[in-house]
Amino acid sequence: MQTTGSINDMVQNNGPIRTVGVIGMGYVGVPSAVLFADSLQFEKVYGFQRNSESSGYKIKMLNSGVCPLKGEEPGLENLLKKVVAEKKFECTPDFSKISECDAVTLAIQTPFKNSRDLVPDFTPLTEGLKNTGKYLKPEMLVVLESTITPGTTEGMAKEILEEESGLTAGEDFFLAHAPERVMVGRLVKNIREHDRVIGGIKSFYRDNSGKKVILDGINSPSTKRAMELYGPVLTKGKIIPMSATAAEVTKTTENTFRDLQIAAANQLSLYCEAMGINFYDVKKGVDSLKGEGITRAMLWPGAGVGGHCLTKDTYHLERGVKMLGSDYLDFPDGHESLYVLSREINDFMPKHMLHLTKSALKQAGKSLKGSRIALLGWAFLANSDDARNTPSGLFYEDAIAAGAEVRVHDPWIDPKNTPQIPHGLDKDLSKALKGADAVVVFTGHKDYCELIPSGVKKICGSQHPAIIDGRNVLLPQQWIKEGFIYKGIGRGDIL
Ligand code: SAJ
Repeated sequence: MQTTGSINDMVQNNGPIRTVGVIGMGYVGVPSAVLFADSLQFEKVYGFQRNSESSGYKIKMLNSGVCPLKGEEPGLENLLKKVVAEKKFECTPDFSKISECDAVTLAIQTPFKNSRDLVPDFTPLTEGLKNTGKYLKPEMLVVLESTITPGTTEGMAKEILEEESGLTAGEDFFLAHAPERVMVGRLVKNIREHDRVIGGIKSFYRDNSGKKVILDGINSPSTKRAMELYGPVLTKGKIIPMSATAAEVTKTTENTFRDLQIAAANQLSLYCEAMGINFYDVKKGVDSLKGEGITRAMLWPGAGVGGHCLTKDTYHLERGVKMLGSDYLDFPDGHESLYVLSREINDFMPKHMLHLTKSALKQAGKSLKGSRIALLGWAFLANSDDARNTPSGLFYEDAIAAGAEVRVHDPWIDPKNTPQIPHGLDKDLSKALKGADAVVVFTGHKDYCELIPSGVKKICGSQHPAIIDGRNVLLPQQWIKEGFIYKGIGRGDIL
């Protein structure tokens, strides 16, 4: 978009950010809004929340100082009560109040349409963008915090905002991406202390000779304006300015690389099992290589990778490079990319767990068909109640398909939240273990680290039950001594 110097006016004539809007009162939006409200720089923060069937209840809760997020979030509820009492924060379904804001952030999830489909559902984000565009005013700053496909801020988001408002991004209003990096259980700490990547869209103007001058990255007025918004909430964290697309690639890469590192450990664990050695001896050996600039970030192999970050962000990155750079991409031209292959290795691990279970049952003279399996752990993360994209679900489906009866136990998960398990989840461990031919540990809950082999065997009621350790939380010899047939991820040294 051609600017006649107006971009400079917009930057110079803009007063300080006083009123902030945050769209999406979820685990990103709530702490974000509360921290903006607690900052002395800002006078008023609106938390925008649709009054929908599923989450409209949050409006009343938040306005009475009660945090609607599950689990412990240190410091969050006290901060919320404080800013509500000071009338600096108000949750509202009235999106027209966006027009009162100097800055609006969108903290709206981009989940998959379904667990098999690798296409994100941008519907909620699109609705948030349309609402923002409808009430957008000149000189306002709009920031996307959701994890999005590279190219979205400069592409779809900009188009929707311009279409709905009739304004021009980078000329009439600022637009940036500042990806969230929060982890459940440490939301406030993460926002304050993690470095914040901020990427504004390009702007440009004609200099006196008519030459086009592009303002991007740290020179983009949108980057500068977004730095004004996030600077006040950072304590230890520093701002890392860059272009909007680089910020999108940074966020998706953070999780793609973690998934890759886990896949490297998983692949090596399969090699170790095949070669009859102990993965953990090799890890200890490799980790011992220390010194200047030497890094070997070997993570942990396991029963699989779940959650709503690592299972999807690789595909955001893949989609972005196809959208933005397919004409220039030398590799993987037609091949599988290293990152997609990593996803496939991690998604193979639940199948490998079934192979280990089948092999152990065979050693006991049994087959999967007709066997009873106690599946311990439905959450995707140890000591958590989060089951999004859990790898346990893949194992469960395959075991049922192979003719096994599967009882699922998880001390953290609410049985109401497990529609994938027809007969429901057992909260009573003894009930899940009763008569089990195989006990399969899928999640490293602390409850399972303390299992007593003799007690478990008594409840299983057979001479040689199988025990499959998917998270390296059990001591093999304790179980073998009790007559169990042990298999563990990476434990090729124990046949
Ligand atoms: N996992 C392994 N081996 C490992 C680490 C994890 O198999 O060495 C498995 C876990 O069992 C789980 C899955 O991977 O099923 C994901 O675990 P995670 O620890 O990555 O947890 P997430 O999915 O909640 O990842 C989030 C991400 N944070 C954000 O996106 C803001 C990720 O970038 C963080 O690194 C991670 O939290 C964290 O470190 O807590």
